Amino acid sequence: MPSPTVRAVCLASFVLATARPCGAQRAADPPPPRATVAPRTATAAVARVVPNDNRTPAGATRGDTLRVALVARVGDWHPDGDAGPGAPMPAFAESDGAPRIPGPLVRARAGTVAAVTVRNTLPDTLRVHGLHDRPLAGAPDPAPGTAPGTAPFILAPGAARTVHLRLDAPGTYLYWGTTTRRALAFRTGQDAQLSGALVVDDARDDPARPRDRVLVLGMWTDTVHRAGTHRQRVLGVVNGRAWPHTERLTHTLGDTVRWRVVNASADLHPMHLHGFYFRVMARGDGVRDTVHAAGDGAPAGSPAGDLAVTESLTTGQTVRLEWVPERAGNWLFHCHIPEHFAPRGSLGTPRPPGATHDHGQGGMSGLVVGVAVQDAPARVVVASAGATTVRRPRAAGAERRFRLLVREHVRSTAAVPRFGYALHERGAEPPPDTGSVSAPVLDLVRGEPVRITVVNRLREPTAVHWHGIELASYYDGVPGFSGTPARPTPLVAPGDSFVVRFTPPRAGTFIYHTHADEVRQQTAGLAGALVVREPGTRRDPATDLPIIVLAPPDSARSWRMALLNGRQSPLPLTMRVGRTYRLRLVHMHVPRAGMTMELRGGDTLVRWQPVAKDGAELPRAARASRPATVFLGVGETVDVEVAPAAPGALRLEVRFGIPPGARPGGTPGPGGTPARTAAQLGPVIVAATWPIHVVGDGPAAGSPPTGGRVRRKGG
Ligand SMILES: [Cu+2]
Repeated sequence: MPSPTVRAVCLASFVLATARPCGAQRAADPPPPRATVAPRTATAAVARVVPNDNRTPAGATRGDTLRVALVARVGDWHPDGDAGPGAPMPAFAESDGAPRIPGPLVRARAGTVAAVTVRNTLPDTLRVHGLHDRPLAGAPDPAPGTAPGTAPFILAPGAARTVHLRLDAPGTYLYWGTTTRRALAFRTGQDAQLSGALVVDDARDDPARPRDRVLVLGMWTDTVHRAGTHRQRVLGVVNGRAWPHTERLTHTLGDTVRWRVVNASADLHPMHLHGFYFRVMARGDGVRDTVHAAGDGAPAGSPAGDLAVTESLTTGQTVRLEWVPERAGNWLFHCHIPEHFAPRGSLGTPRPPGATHDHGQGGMSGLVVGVAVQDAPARVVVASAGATTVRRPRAAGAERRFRLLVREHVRSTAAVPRFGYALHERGAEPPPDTGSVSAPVLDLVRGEPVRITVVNRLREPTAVHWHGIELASYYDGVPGFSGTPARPTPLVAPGDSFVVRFTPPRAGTFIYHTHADEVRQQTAGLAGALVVREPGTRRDPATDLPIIVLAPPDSARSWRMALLNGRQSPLPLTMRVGRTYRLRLVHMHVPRAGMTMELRGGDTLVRWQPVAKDGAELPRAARASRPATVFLGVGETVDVEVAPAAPGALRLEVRFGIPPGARPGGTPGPGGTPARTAAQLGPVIVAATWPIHVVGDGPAAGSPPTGGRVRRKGG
């Protein structure tokens, strides 16, 4: 039985790891060495690293030339705050200034030439990537990783070089260095903080007075195996600091918030915003940046960009987001991979025993940003053009009331906890679950207020987050943080209950899941699909199929296996030719942060129509029929419609080991990262299969979407 520490480390290795499960790897390899915090380049006396909030561009502009002097040097980094422990770490500084993590912001107006000098004072040879023209000269549309002109320049210890970059294409980019000759997707150790944002502003914007904030995601892990497993230390940082020491962003109610997010780390991060939708205005791969215009057929003045609450950023990817905070209180923007925000010791070491569950403090760590939205009562609140708008629900009729019971399954053990949700609305309580780990689908109505009493029957505290629902901060479910500092959301103690009230303003597919001790409780099964339907409609369970992907609670199998509504091989589903089926795909598999869901007939992908992402309907242009494959990061939901054309056999598959290549919106994403090919990810694993029988348009009955569980009469 692996130790809890080793097990947690294995859970963290999702994308980088090959298909080999942690257990098998451990059996074959020598035991991992203990985490060390001192990189090889440690020196005796070093300057303290300054966390870079990316508000001040580096260098000076004269005419149309920006001059920036960068120095790669070792600094003393304190990612857990000035009072926390530090470690020597190579970082970029500006001239003779303090080293910064992330590195100095290179930011200029389109039309600028940047003359960037890099001096290497590290004891190792430095390779510098990303300091090249935007767009690349002579290569208007290069494929990521293959573009000529993207090769790094090489600086021996003590060497310096000046490069000239033509910055004409507005966008969000990055530059980065390596002393280990690794690709970005494998740069996890001593050189992993040698990264900085490169922003090219529109010609009418002033880089010195930016309207946005730039957030650079970094990781630091001691990966001793080339495949990425054996992690003792997993430190995630945003602008150089880990939660709860990341900068708390403050925004004013009704103002348009603009963020640029740069993933300068070796891992995938599905970044989730609590309580609000954002619009993805642009996506980039470090070389190119693509602005998302309003969809074809959209009314004039329609806002551009995909609506989402979770956006997956693979290695080297960038996004530009806009959103409008419409409710005051505390909110989170965080990576949805539990291992990337789970509580840990300082410098990313394993969690100390007895750690708190208070999420305002040590109950989370790593890739988390807190957002305080402040009321502006004296102001007239006007949402800017291009911003997210929410259809205000009209609360009508009485509150619907039910209880959500959080309970142990009868088969739960201390070593392998199995928890579940049960819905209790009237009559006797449902009996404790003995079989699958599938939570009930919560079926709510847009505009209908609900009052949900969360009843904790576990022997540990819990909390429920209503993922994607636009609700009041106090009910958002982040214990010790949601709400206000004076009235934070409480943890629900064992035997206690907590009343949640909201009125869902939007019909779509959402998630409810635990936000306490997330690695343990989500793995134990505390996640379910939440469907909001339009008033006056009813959900036909034969054609409207919420499908949640979870990991089996037994961690030995979770790396290779997925459960579809609680089962790895659910009983076959029956579909009829001529009918349209809505599949509501929900990814909440804990160790596998990214996966592909596909609908196949034989060896061929059939076609489906994406219709919604994260509960928001897609614009018409994004709904075109396309091959039935979609990449999902953990915490993302995608709705697709399938209309089988002929009788036969289909199967819905969950596949691991595929780099993200497809987005639900019909706009192909920037694709896989240059450095990570399918071969590097290891062989594709089919982690779960749901067989589907398509029958002719006869009187055959559809089967229930309960993962093959036989529906009890009168149950
Ligand atoms: Cu992450």
